[in-house]
Amino acid sequence: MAEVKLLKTWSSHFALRVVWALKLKGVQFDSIEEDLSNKSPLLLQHNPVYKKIPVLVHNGRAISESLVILEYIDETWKQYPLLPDDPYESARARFWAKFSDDKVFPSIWGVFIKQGKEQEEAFAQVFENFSFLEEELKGKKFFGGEKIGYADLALGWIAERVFELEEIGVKVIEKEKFPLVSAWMQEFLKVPVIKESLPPHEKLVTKMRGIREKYLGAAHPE
Ligand SMILES: N[C@@H](CCC(=O)N[C@@H](CS)C(=O)NCC(=O)O)C(=O)O
Repeated sequence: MAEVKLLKTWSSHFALRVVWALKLKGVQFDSIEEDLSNKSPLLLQHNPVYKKIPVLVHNGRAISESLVILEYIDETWKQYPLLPDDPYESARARFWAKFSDDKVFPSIWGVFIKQGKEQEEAFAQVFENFSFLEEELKGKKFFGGEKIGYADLALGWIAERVFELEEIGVKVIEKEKFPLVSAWMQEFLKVPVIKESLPPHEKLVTKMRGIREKYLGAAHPE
């Protein structure tokens, strides 16, 4: 029996992608919760380059970087394919996944931790990024088509975090302006495997609120 371990934290959306992929494929795994303020020897041993979670350890061999892990999972466990067979479609799915991390994440993070003019600039970037996502979703329920695939798992954190941020008073997007993205977020969160693996809502809201206060406090020290 293959041994699969996942080094993660309860709140990391990078780790959540991997949890979702393993669950969609029905792969049993053990979760190892990391304390990032006191990284374990196991994490440092398995990801000496970045020293970050998530790390997947499969039969003693480690893979890091969430998007790389998703590809590994897809190639290793063939049930419920995440990437399409067609090379072009597969490249596009990976393109949107990269877009998530290169563009969408920094823009939403900017809206989250900034204020004033800097926050306005971040809002403009979010708007542009969501416009691209809106366009990509035309004629599709999910980025993967009729069912969720690699790009959905990569971008899925948006669905969850946008609602959480709204709850702490940061309205990331006007949902009416992005009806397809809004519908995608709702459909995505309805998928049982996704829904069941979300971090505890209140706990996450509290954590996010604390992070925002810390950043804003540092920007305006007494
Ligand atoms: N590009 C990485 C990002 C992972 C990442 O940023 N992980 C954070 C937790 S959400 C981490 O381990 N941070 C520890 C550190 O930066 O020291 C991925 O996709 O896996």
